[in-house]
Amino acid sequence: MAASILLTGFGPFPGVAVNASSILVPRLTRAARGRFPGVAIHSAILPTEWARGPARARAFYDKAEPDIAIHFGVSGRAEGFVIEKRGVNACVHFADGAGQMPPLAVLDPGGPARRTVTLPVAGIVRRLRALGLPAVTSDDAGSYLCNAVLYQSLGFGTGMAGFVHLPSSLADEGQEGLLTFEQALDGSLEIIAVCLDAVRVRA
Ligand code: PCA
Repeated sequence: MAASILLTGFGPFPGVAVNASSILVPRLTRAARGRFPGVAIHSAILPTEWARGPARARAFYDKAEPDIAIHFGVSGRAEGFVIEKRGVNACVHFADGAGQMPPLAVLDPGGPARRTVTLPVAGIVRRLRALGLPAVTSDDAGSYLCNAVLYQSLGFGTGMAGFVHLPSSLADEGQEGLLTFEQALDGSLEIIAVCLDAVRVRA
């Protein structure tokens, strides 16, 4: 069975004029197609908007029918790879990229309070650290758009899904320290490799 993977990043939002995930994901997609021939790699950059972001993610998910969905976004608090463990049924009252607020305080009034990530989180962190890359887990993806997309994907109940936060500073010219862009790319390829191994074990 040929695996199908969906990779997503996000566009700008208040406080983040250039979202590094929107640069990383297209480059990662090209690199992954080279490294994993035979795997169908789909990718999308989602608007960081309450109304359109999750809807676009759903449309791409329906089209790709992914065995593995890895969503990427940035966080000002991330100091390396932050591998999320859960999505939560909550929306922070914070404006999106279009200046709009979420319609409700929750994502799905009938949904569970939280959903657990189905990617091999511990294995991902081990692999990244073995390569000398900074990586930690985080209890949940917050309650903004990154979480909204993660919570939704976990609710589809097909394939594995998870979320990776990277430092917002990755998009800054000449930034040094936390993580270089090349390291972000290399580490993200390894994340895909770990997930593909897990899918093959399961199949
Ligand atoms: N980070 C935001 C949304 C888009 C992004 O890259 C978040 O953490 O929710």
